[in-house]
Amino acid sequence: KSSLPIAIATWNFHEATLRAGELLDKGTSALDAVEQGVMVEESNLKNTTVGNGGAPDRDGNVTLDACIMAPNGNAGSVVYLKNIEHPVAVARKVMEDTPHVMLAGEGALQFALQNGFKKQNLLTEESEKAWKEWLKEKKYKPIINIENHDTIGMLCIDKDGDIAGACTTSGLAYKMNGRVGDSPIIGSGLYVDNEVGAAAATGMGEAIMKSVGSFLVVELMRNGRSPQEACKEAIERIVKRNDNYNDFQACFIAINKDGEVGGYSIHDGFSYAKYQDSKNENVKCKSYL
Ligand code: SD4
Repeated sequence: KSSLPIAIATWNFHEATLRAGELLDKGTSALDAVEQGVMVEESNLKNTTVGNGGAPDRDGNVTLDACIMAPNGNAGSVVYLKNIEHPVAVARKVMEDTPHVMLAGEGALQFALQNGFKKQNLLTEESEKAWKEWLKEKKYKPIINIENHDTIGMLCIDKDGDIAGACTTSGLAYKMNGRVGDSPIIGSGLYVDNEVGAAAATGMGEAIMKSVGSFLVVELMRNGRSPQEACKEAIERIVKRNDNYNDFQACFIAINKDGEVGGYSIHDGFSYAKYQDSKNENVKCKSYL
């Protein structure tokens, strides 16, 4: 059995795993740690793929998607949320303070404002400039491994062995207005089952949604696969169902109840950040191609 606690996150989001990992070491719950961890990246203006500073859709709107899942199986989610820096915190409020799982758009914003979240402009000068540059040709082609940090999906297992997860993103850059990806969809971008383990996804949301990827990874672990084997099999499923798999990236990370972790992607270049035993490292993943 691997030593607990552990925090892992998609890509090289080591500042997020460091934050979550240090909290877990102090005895913080997996649910609190995972929320605090991904919030680091929601605030980070340097990454254009999550939260504040995220790339806009093709009409210039920054619209955020996020979800969170607790060890007790509870879940909360917000989609198409504008002008709020921490969608994951709003998702947690939806989970804990409403009878619902998912709030969208105007309603999600209204709920956030009622709960004390502050409205702010999330479109940075750099993101606006890049968008205006994009408008000149309007060529829609999602970039594989964009800047090597994309959607953040994080999974934490705390000292008690309880598992929680969160996933937060600004979605694909220059997506259609109204487009929602896999990240806030429970079972697609994230799934937690405290008896078995948890999984999170990043990459082309459309492909991940069509295979309900994170749920698939967790169910494969339930049936005896290691996290690594489960991630690989889920990616192979996506490859089999999408003739154009050469043109997009899809990746999973997973953790099981014993603290084993794994990750796999279609294209080379994916990695995950991992904090365990006071060590924060980046682990390169194997890929289908
Ligand atoms: C989405 N999965 O909105 C997210 C974005 C992402 O590589 O991870 N892109 O589809």
